[in-house]
Amino acid sequence: MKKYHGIFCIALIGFELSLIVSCNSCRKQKDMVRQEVVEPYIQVAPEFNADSAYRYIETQVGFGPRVPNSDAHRACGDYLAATLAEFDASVVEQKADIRHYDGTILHMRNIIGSYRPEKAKRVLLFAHWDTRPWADREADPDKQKQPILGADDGASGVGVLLEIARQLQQKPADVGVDIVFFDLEDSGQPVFDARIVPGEWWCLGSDYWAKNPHVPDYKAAYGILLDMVGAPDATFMKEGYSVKYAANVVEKIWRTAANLGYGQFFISRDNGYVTDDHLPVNKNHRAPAVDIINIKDDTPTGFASHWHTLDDNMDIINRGTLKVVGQTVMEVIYSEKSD
Ligand code: AHN
Ligand code: ZN
Repeated sequence: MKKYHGIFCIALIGFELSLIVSCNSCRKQKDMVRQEVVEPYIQVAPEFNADSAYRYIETQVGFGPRVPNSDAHRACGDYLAATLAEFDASVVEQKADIRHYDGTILHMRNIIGSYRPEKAKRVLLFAHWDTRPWADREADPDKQKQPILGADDGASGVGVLLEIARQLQQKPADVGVDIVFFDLEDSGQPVFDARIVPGEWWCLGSDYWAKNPHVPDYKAAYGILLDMVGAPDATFMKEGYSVKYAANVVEKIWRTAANLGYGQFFISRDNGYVTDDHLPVNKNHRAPAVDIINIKDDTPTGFASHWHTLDDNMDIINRGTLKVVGQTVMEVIYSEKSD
């Protein structure tokens, strides 16, 4: 009996093993079936060229700091207007003299390139093109008074939008698109100036345009601001004013990024309120507008460590990040149908 019992046990173990094996293969089969059922996302937009965007950033930085009232600022403004025109946009410039916090007059120049101006349904894409006159986040007081090159802070957003302009020339989107390069975003009072000067001294170009748009009663279906979109390991979190004024646009952009496989850059997390060019656009009801901006939760300023320092130069421009942002924005606008 004992002998038989032993043999019986071995037979049972063998049976159990075969059950486990067959269950695992069932599970594998189910996974395969599930993978076949999930439809892969099919991209609708043409391929954004990050090398091209990189070159547009390099060209801007090549002029030197684009500080308001400087020769480099004038030359870069001419280059931006000429490049938009070369890409077949209808170009309008808006000029005004604006009082700065210290009383000096700044010669503002907003540069606007429009595609399909006859279309009623429009998307507004924008970035600031001026650069900060002071590296006031440097530790060394001598460095704090020097202007920054603004490869990331300024040129990166503009470079991505110039590449999108080139793409729109080659293949028009169904909706109208207005690309606006705002001036005088980054001349807010420096941290080393302790005087109390009441007023708002950031985003002066966008504030002017939002109150005096280039087209009377201008409205866009929505707006997208690109600010500091060039650094490696950028983290685009959901900025407070964007969520407050344009929650559905935030969702549309972040969902699109996830569909394209860029979920590690477009992070589904709310993080802070940033006074930026989208604020006057929202407040003056020109468009519900979202800020795509590299926000950090582990730095004292809330921005990347090169922010408003002399390290904001071409060394921190990363083609991979430009691609993530440019392809996402293109996918959003090429998916849009005009009414
Ligand atoms: C302020 O620090 C008030 N605003 C950040 C917006 C900004 C500055 N973007 C680029 N430079
Ligand atoms: Zn700045």
